[in-house]
Amino acid sequence: MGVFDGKKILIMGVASERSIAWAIAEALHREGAELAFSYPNESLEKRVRPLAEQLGSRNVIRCDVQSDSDLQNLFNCLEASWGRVDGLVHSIAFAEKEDLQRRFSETSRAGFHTALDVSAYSLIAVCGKLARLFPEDGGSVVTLTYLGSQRVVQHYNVMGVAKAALEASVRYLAADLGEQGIRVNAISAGPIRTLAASGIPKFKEMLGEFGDKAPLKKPLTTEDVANVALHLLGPASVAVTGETTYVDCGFNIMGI
Ligand code: NAD
Ligand code: 0WE
Repeated sequence: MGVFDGKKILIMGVASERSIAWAIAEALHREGAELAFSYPNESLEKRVRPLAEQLGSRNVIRCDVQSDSDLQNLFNCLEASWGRVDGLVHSIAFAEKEDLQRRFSETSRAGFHTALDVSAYSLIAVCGKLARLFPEDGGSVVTLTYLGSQRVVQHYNVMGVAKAALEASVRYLAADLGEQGIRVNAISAGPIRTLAASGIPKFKEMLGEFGDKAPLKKPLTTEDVANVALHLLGPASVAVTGETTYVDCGFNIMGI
C-alpha cells in the first residue's frame, strides 16, 4: 500500500541517475505511482528509456518544451495512454553557457529569450496543455527553482531572472488553476552536483561555501528534495498552493 497507489504522474527533466527528477520518480514509484517520462531529443531518449524501464514505465514521450508541436504531442500521448494525469514534476532549466559565464549586462536578447522560454514559460505551457487531463478532484504540480531568483548569485545571471519569472508563474498558475483543484508549488533546492551543475565554473567552491554557511551540516541530496516533492504532490499538502518551499539545509535564512 503506497500513498500514490493508482496515481498517474508525468516526470519532465530526467537526464541521468543524478537528476533531481530521477530521485522524485524513484520515491513516487516506491509509493505506488504509475509514471510517464518526457525527454527533449534523441540523445536524451537513449538515457531516459532504460531509466524509465527500471521503474516499470514504457510511457516515454518526446517533448522539447520549446516546440509547440512537441507540447501538443505530449498532451495527445497522455490523453491516449492514460486519459488522465494526477501529477506533474517540472524539473527543466536551460540557459546558453556563455550567458552563465560573461557579465550579466552582456546577456543577449536571444540568450534571455532561450533561458526564459525553456526555464519559465515551459511551466505555463505544460500546465495549460495538461490542465484538461487533471481529474475533478484536482492534482498537483511541482517545479524546481533556485535561490538565484531572489539574491544575486555570481554567474547564475539570466537563470536568476528566469527563476524569478518561474516563481511568479507558480503563483499566477496556482491562482488560475485553483478553481479546478490543481495545486502548483515550487521547491527551491540548494546546490547539488547534477548534469545541470557540471561545467559550472567554481561549483566545488560554491558547495564548500554552502556547507560552511548552512545551519544543517548534512550534505544535501536529491533524495532530500524528493521527500519534500512527495509531500507537495500528495494528500498531506491539499491546502498548500502557490508556495516556494526551500530545501537547502537552511542556507537561505542566513545573513553574515
Ligand atoms: P539535470 O541536468 O539532471 O536536469 C535538467 C533537465 O532539463 C534535463 O533533463 C534536460 O533534458 C532538461 N531540459 C533542458 N532543456 C530542455 C528542453 N528544451 N525541453 C525539455 N527538457 C529540457 O539537472 P537538475 O539539477 O536535476 O535540474 C533540474 C531542475 O532543478 C532545474 O530546473 C534546475 O534549475 C533545478 N535546480 C537545480 C539545482 C542544482 O544545484 N542541481 C538547484 C536548484 C534547482
Ligand atoms: O539551475 C541550475 C542550473 C541550470 C543550468 C545549467 C546549465 C549548464 C550547462 C541552465 N543552463 C545550463 N546551460 C548549460 O549549457 N542550478 C541551480 C545549478 C547551478 O547553476 C549555476 C549555479 C548553480 C547552483 C550557475 C552559476 C552559479 C551557480
